[in-house]
Amino acid sequence: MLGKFFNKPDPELSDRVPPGQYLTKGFPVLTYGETPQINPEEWQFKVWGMATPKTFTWSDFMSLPHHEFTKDFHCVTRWSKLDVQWTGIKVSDFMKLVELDPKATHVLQHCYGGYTTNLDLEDFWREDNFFAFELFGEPLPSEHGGPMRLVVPHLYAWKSSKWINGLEFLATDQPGFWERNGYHRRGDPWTEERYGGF
Ligand SMILES: Nc1nc2c(c(=O)[nH]1)N[C@H]1C(S)=C(S)[C@@H](COP(=O)(O)O)O[C@H]1N2
Ligand SMILES: [Mo]
Repeated sequence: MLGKFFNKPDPELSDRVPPGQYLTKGFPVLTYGETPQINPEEWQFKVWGMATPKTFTWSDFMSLPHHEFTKDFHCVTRWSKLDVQWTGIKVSDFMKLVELDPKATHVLQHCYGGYTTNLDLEDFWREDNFFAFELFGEPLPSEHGGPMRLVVPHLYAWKSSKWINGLEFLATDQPGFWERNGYHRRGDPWTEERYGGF
């Protein structure tokens, strides 16, 4: 894996690269299964579970404030990409539209294609988490999760759902796709929460 595409970090960048990770300059695509093609006009986003059920459209999302984000991206398969530039909508702005049951403690992300992944609410509802619809100034390509994905920069990238289409709020922690297959319930790259499951 080392060599042309994966580099040991320069010393000045090493404090940005979590243990056991290597830098890549490209942006690898990591998808389990098919890449869905979704037209923004048909895109729908649902909230349910321990929250008042609601369906949102693309224009509901687009009417929220847009922000630029530059964030590092860490995949548990050991590649990291620094300074990825996104445009997106803050989770905290979206959550103003959600009527949450006070008993909610966790959220399961749902996607076109059936992928799921869990987060506790503290890891989900953070100022630097966002729904991304542009990558390096262009509409988010479908292989990277377009038209819309979640980005949770402080955790391994399997927690950043591509083609996200819903949030199921929960009063308990429930495993998503990779967590059922042995990945850690939380996935902090700095403490190498790679495996562990539930
Ligand atoms: N819906 C969906 N989201 C997903 C995945 C997936 O297979 N399906 N893979 C995850 C993993 S393991 C990683 S590392 C990142 C990769 O994002 P990228 O393909 O844009 O690099 O997306 C995450 N989100
Ligand atoms: Mo990954």
